[in-house]
Amino acid sequence: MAGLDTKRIGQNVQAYDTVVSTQPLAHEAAAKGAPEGTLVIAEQQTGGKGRLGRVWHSPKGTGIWMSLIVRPVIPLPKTPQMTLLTAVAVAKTMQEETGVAVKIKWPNDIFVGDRKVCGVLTELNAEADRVNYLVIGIGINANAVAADFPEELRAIATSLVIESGTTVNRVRFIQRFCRIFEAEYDHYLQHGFDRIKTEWEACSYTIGRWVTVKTIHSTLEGRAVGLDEEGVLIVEDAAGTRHKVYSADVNYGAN
Ligand code: BT5
Repeated sequence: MAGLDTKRIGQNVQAYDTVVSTQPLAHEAAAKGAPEGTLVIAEQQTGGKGRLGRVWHSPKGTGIWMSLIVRPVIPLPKTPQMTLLTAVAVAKTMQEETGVAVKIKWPNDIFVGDRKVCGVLTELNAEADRVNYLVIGIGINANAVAADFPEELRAIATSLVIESGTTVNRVRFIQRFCRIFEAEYDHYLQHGFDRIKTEWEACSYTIGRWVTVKTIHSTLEGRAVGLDEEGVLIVEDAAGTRHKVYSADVNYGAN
């Protein structure tokens, strides 16, 4: 990207007008050897992907729909930390660029109040126990107004322009994100997860809340009390027993 003073994040950009999803395009590019830090960006996605087969609404011109390729040399079980790192980098960028106070909802959503402004989708490509690459999909509602959201999202989604009243300069936003992500990522690769853990907890929507965690086998209710040193969510049930929550949908109760 012209004028961007990073070493690798955002130095190689593939920009499209309309695509089904930037995720498969980034996988294709990564498989062909695209360098770490490559960004695949589109103005519009006709089949934007959320997690677990869900749909990500990605209309033309109003959002930042991008997939970032990274090739971290870390053990496989640590790869979920990259989702938390990304959420921290997005949250910081939003705060610095727009002044909007955002919170991170475990593991992958950015919220303003009780509405979602961004979602992160991390997809892993690994061989045996080695990480080949990750494609980190980031969807940000930048300049969408209420009418841009379909009926079913109006009560649960928001955008940066709705919250700040100021149109987001998307190129400047992406450049700032690349700088912040690279600084966090370099620090993480050299010194480990501690800083991300602290930053994540400091702007968490989840910590302190009463949650219901559903997995295939069971349902757990309790208070989210923090992350462990690996980035796993710790939930304490009514009896005071602590449970580790790896990856599941967390619902929020009133207590
Ligand atoms: C996510 O999934 O939040 C991950 C979203 C990742 C999108 C990016 S865009 C660039 C890259 N290319 C892709 O194709 N995807 C990535 P999940 O946690 O499963 O949340 C999905 C749910 O969020 C949906 O079921 C809706 O309820 C809600 N949703 C859909 N579109 C939304 C939007 N634009 N804003 C807010 N909420 C939305």
